[in-house]
Amino acid sequence: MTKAFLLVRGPLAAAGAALFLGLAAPALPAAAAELPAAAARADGAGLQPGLAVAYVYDFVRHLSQLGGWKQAEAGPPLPQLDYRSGEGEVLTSGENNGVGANIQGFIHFDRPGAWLLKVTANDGVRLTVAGQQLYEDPTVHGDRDSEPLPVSVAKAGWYPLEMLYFERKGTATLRLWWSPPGGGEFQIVPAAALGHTGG
Ligand SMILES: [Ca+2]
Repeated sequence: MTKAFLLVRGPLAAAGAALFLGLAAPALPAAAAELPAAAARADGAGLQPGLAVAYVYDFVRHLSQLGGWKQAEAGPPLPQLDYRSGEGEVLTSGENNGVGANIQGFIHFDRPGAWLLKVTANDGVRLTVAGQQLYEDPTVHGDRDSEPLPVSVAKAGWYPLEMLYFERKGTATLRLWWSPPGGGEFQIVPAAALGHTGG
């Protein structure tokens, strides 16, 4: 009796622990990415509006398959990331399908504090700010929101932002949202808070 109990108890205990971890994990607050103050430009002097973008044209299924950036073609800058393209043109690429984009620039956090970012993408995307990868959803999928991405800003300024993105086919979406310190609804990161060096 005791032996049988012990034989059952091990696996049950393991299953219980797994269940506990599975339930507990989503409730844990994500650690905020702390942006290094040294990465910030003090002001936007010399920056041009919007984000720079370079395109490669390929039908990939995963971000890791994107390549050929040396042959990438620069496209018109992106004033904001607020693209719900449906089946139309992907960003400013001139194509409706089979597009990879390397997006580079700066994002302006105008005061210190706890900011939240959020990404909506279709298909794959990776967001890096001040050299820290905040989010990756690298596969083919329909429109999908990230969880809120906490960013701790110690010093106001313009921080380097990079996004890798691809659209395989069908509908395409790429949107970047934020919620400033103090809460409030997510809004599309405004054009005034984005810039690029233009070369
Ligand atoms: Ca798609």
